[in-house]
Amino acid sequence: YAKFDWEDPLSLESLLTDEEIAVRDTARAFCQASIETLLPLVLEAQRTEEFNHDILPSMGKLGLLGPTIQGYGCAGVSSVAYGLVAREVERVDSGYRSISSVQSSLVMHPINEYGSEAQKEKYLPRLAKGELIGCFGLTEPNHGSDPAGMETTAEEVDGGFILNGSKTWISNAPVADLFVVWARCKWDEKVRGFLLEKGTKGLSAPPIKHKLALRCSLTGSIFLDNVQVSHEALLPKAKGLGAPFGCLNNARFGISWGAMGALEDCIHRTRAYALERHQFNRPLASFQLVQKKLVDAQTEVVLGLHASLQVGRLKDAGKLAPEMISLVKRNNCGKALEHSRRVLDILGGNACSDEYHVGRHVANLQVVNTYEGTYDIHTLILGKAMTGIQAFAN
Ligand code: TGC
Ligand code: FAD
Repeated sequence: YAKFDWEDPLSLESLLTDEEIAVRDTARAFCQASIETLLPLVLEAQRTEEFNHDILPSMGKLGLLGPTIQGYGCAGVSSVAYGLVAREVERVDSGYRSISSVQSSLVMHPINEYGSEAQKEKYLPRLAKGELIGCFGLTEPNHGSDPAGMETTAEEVDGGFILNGSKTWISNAPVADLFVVWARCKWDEKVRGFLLEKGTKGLSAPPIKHKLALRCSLTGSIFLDNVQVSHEALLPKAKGLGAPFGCLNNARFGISWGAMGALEDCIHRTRAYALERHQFNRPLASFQLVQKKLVDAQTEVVLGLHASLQVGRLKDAGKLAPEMISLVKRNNCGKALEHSRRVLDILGGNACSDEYHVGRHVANLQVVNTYEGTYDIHTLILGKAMTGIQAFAN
């Protein structure tokens, strides 16, 4: 028999290409080496909500931003490689994965997919280096799960467009140089995307302070008060809600890997604690109830990662159905939240201390299970696929 490796029980490693392993190792080295520096910074950021301006340039140097894009200074690697990067980053903190996955999937992807050649050349190389920070504004105060109801408008005027409206809960917005904003166009009622640059008159992005989770990632509102832009700001190939949803497909796929990374960190930390800590003259790890928590959590990681791997393979083979992404986003985020919460118990009273990190992951995972389509919204997407009946609304 082969030797059982509890950290990789079904040999995910054997299903990866050499290039994917190299990208994963680069990301892991960055994240682990950064543990010495990043981890205290995470704790500091957790306490102060301060944004780390070095993260994106550091990831950019390693080719980890927009890594699936071909050309424009991007690495052009597989979707699985992108997922592996998200997993490594989220082992440290979901907020760092948020900062980077918004940049890659929600800003670079729409420019690459729906942008003009001039827009790609202007923005992608600088976004890839982390010189520019991007954000993606879809959610509005009155329209989260139901973006079709959006109230932000774009009106065509001489020389361009005028945008009015507001967005809320937008990752990276307070520090963004480039805003991908979705608006309903008054001339044909279709949703389209616009690229707005920081400093444009009428555009502001104040932070939403005192968050209970993702505290190392800045989140803000976007206010658009008669923001006037030229025709060059329009993403020419994005028409209809399918365009922002296309971006969400990529981000949700990455999150399905990332959430597993966060749960893995919880498992590794609580396993080490259980081996070290003694009660009743025995290590906690010797108690059956503790072992069950660890085994249940690790089993979900393994199943979740293998499912995401298969979705990544189908995606790159051009055989993706968006519902596949709903399945892994929903399952992996839901399991990560549930099992991170269960293994947190192993820490006993120390669960209460931020220096043990698992509680921080649990709080983060509540949001990860909510953004990019809540757990229940993905349930309904899959319910519609199974029954043919959509249950979102009448
Ligand atoms: P529906 O009528 O079903 O579809 C409208 C049009 O969109 C197309 N479509 C998709 N296209 C590509 N990929 C997908 N996944 C797609 N889903 C739908 C669809 O074919 C249709 O096209 P067409 O040409 O026929 O017009 O749309 P609906 O209005 O009924 O909505 C359905 C629902 C509820 C599933 C959808 O609205 C939804 O997914 N809601 C959740 C909203 C959400 O996920 N928001 C995320 C905001 S961004 C964010 O959270 C970033 S956090 C990042 C971080 O910090 O990491
Ligand atoms: P609601 O839509 O009001 O939902 C509230 C509850 O009702 C949920 O449990 C939901 O599942 C349930 N519900 C809603 N409709 C139905 C239904 N038809 N059937 C059954 N249940 C239903 N958005 C962006 O555009 N860009 C970002 O960068 C971004 N970053 C974020 C960062 C953070 C930290 C957070 C917290 C959010 C972020 N979001 C972002 C917004 C996020 O995508 C939304 O919060 C999410 O889509 C849910 O929308 P909502 O908050 O309006 O909740």
